[in-house]
Amino acid sequence: MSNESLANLLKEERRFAPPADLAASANVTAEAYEQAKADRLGFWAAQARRLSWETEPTEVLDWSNPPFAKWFADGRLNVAYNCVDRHVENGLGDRVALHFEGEPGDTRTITYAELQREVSKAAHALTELGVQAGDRVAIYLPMIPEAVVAMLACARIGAPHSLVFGGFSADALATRINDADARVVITADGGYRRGKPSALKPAVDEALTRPGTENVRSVLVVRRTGQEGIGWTEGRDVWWHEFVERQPEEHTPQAFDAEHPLFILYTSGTTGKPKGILHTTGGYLTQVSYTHHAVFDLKPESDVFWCTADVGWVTGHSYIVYGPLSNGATEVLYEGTPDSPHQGRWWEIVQKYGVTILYTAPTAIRAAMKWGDDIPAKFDLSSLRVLGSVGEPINPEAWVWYRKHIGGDRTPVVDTWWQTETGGMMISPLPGVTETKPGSAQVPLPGIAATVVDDEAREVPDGSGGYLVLTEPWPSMLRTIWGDDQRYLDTYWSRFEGKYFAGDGAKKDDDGDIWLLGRVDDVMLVSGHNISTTEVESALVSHPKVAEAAVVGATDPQTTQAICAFVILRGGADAEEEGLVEELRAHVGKQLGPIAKPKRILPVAELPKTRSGKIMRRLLRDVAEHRTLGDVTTLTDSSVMDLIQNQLPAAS
Ligand code: 6R9
Repeated sequence: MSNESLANLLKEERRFAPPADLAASANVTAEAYEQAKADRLGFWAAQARRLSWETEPTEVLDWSNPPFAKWFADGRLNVAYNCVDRHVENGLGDRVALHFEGEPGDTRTITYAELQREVSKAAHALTELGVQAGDRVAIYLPMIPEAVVAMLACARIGAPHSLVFGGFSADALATRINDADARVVITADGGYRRGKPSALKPAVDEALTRPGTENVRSVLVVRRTGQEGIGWTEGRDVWWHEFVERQPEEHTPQAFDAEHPLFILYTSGTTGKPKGILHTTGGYLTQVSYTHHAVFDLKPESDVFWCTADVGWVTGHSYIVYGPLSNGATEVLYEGTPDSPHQGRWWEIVQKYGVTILYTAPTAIRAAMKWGDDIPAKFDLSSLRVLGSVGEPINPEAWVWYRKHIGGDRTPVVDTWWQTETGGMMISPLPGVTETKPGSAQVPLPGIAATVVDDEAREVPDGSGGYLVLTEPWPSMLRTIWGDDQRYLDTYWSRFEGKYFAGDGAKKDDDGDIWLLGRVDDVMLVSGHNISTTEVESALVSHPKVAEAAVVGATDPQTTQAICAFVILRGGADAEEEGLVEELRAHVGKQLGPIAKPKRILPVAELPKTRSGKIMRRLLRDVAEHRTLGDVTTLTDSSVMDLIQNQLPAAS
C-alpha cells in the first residue's frame, strides 16, 4: 500500500441481534470484555485454569525479551491428557468424541474412552520407534481418525508434529521434512477424494529420496484404501494396524513445560521458502480451548460440532483437534469433498448427525450458493444453532445466504479472523452478545488487542482504513519461525515498532468495528486511490447473477492499475448474455462509486484456490498482465489455470 490510506467504500446496513434464548444461556456474556479490560493478564490466567495442569502456573506473561513471549512459563501440563484422559476420568468415557464419516460412506464412532486407548497405543508405538520428547514427527494423512490420534500421540510424548496436507506433492513434503528435521513420518496408503482412492505413500517414498530427509528412520503407514502396489522399504516401513495395534492400551502421560513445542505448521507465504510456524503448549491450549467455548457457545453435553477444515490446516489443528477435544466436544470428522457423491453431501451429514454448530470457509458457502438454494432445502438443518466462517473475508451476500439457507434465518453467524501465526481466533463476534453485521469480524475477543493503523503506525479514526495490527501479545501467538528468529522479527515485528503486523488490510466503521479487506499485497492502486479487492468482490457478489468473484489490479498506463474481475456466475445465469458485463460494472459503480468499476470483467468456470480455499489472486494477476504463471504448487487443482487462460480473449 502507498501513503494513501485504504478507501472505505462498502456500506452495509443490515444488523442481526443475538437470539434471545442463546443470549440468556450463553457461555460468555458482555462481562468478559469488562473483566479482560480491567485485568488482561488476570483474565488469561483465569482461562488457563479451565485446563488441568500438573503444576499450576504462577506466572502469566513473560515479555522481558519482546517479541519472544513466554506464557504460563512455570506451569506444566500434558495436552493429550487435557484433550482425552481427563474427560474419561470425569465419567465421560462413553461420550462420542468423533463421528467419522468416510467419503465412500464408511463410518466409525469413537468415544472418549476409545480415543484414550487409541492415543495410548500410538504413543507407545512412537516410543518404540525411538521418538523422544522434542523429536519432530511429520504427519501426511487424509482426514481419518488416525490423523487425530497421531497428533494427540505426539503431543502426549512431547514430540512436536508437523502436518503436511495430504494433497501436497513429494517436493513440498520433502522441504517440510527437511526443514523440521523430522525423524518419523506417519502416512497412509491413500485416501478417498471425489469417489476415487488417491495414493499418498508413493509421495513419501519419493520425498525420502531427497537430500535432507536422511534422518527419517521410520514410516508408519495406516491402511486406508488397501490399494495394491504401494512400495515398501523393509526395516523402515511399518503398518499401523500391526505395529500400533499390538501396543498396550494404557499409557501414563508425562507433563511438559508450558513452553514446550507442540507443533510446527508451514505457511506458504508469497515468496521464499515456507515458514515453519512454531506453537507451544500451555498458552496455545488455553486460547484455543477458551475461544472454542466462547465463540461457538459450546455446550459439550448436547452440541454436535463440525469444523469442515482439513486437519492439515491450522483451522483443523485448533478447531478439530485441540479446541473441541479439550472442551470434551462431540464432533464430526468428514474425509471428503462437499460435492461427493452429490452436492448435498454436507447437508446430509448435518441432518444425519444433528450437527448444531458448523464452522466452514467462505469458499464453501459461495460454492453452495452457486449450486443453488434448492439443494440445502432438501435436508433438515433445524439442529443448527451457530454458524462460523473462517479463512477469507466473507462477502456480506454470502454471509446473509449462509444465515438464511443454512441457518434457517435463526442462527447467529460468527465471522472469525485469525491466522496460522495467531494459533487461535482473535477477532470475532460472540454469538450471545454481539449484534452482528454481515461481512465484518467486528471486535477483538476478550483479552485480545487489535486495531487499524496508517503508514506511520497511527491508529486510524473510525470510518477509515489501513493495516491490521495486534498491539499486545496473546497466549496462542507463534513463538518464532522454526530455526529462523530473524525472519520472525522481519516478517511480523519490523513494519510497525512494537506491534504485530498481520499482513491484512482492514478498516474501522463508524462504530469502531473491524472489517477485514484482504491481504495488503492484493490492495489495488487506481488513480491514486487504494482500493481493496474484498470490497469490489463483495459488490460483485451482491449482484444476483454472481456467486463468486476474484479481483486483481493489472498494470495500466493511465490509472497505475486497472481493476480486473473474474466472476463465477450463479446457476442459471448465462455468461454469453448480451450486456452482462456492462450490467455488472454498473452495479459495482452504484454500490461503491465510479472509481471502483472494474475495467474488465471475465466470467469463468473456476477460480484458482489454495488447498485451504483461499483465492490465489497472484496467479490471476499473472493472467491479467499476460505473464507466465508463478508458482502453482499450492493450488488445489492446477488445471483451473489452463481453463481460465483458454477462456481469455486474445491479448488486448
Ligand atoms: C485461520 C486461517 C490467514 C489469513 C489472514 C487473512 C485470511 C482468515 C479471515 C480472513 C478475513 C476472516 N483470513 N480468516 N480474512 N476474515 N474471518 O485462515 O489461517 O491459513 O494462516 O490464513 O487468512 O488474510 O491473514 P491462515
